[in-house]
Amino acid sequence: MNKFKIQLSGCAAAILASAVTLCVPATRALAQDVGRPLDVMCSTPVVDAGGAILPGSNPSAPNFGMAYVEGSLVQIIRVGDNGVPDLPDADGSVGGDDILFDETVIGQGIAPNLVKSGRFSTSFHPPPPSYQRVYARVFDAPTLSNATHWGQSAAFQIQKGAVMDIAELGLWVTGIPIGVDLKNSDTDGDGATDFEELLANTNADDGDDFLSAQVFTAVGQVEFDGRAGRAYNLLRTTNDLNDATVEWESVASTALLTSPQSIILSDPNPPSEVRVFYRVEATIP
Ligand SMILES: [Ca+2]
Ligand SMILES: [Ca+2]
Ligand SMILES: [Ca+2]
Repeated sequence: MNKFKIQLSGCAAAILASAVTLCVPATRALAQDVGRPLDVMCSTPVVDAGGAILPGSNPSAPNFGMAYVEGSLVQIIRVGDNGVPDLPDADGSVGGDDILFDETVIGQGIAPNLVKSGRFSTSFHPPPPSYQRVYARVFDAPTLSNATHWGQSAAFQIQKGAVMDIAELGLWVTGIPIGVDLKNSDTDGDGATDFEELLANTNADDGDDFLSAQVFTAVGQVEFDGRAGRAYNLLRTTNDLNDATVEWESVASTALLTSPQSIILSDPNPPSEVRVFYRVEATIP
């Protein structure tokens, strides 16, 4: 009988932090769609690193005689010519070749009597040109100088009539600290760097939240908690992980998820070798 030795994910290094995927349209449309705005919303509350709903009421609340609570900052950012969302600078401002398109706040467009919805709904006119991609970055305070953490959505392709829902694009928490070297920092000490937590859409300031998986060796199945705004690949190798070069083969994958959900990926042809290793890879568009 074959005995399978399986490398588990999570702290056991089955997480592969993939590079942000490149997606540059081959042909760029010339026309800017000036007829319709870019509609952006967040359909579920964004929480801070500690799990509290971000503050912010509708800025027009005082017009209705209601209290106004300043809302946390929301940036809408164009991806830039290199085709990938870039990390923010050390002070939290937009980094790389990305361009700040516009800003809004948590609470914008929400019923004025709600002081802590953690959501917003607004429109930008004129929108970015239709060939462009944008993403949202949300901070845990109304200004960059007061913020300590941020969160980021997956990128959204501008298209006529489509609503950009940053919750479906995976933005649920402002868990990433401002001003740290994400690739060399593990703020919460759970074994995943802050950068890996950004890719896996886990809370970089919560040691109990990281990408991990259960492996069912007999049938080559891996189960894990998938997050919105991410797609996942199941990779397999029968190499020795101590080898200089380990060749991983992709054996199953998901589409881009639009809500958090439990995922089971199955190896369609589990090999009969004595040792098989599986690895779950999260990618962010
Ligand atoms: Ca960029
Ligand atoms: Ca971590
Ligand atoms: Ca974590």
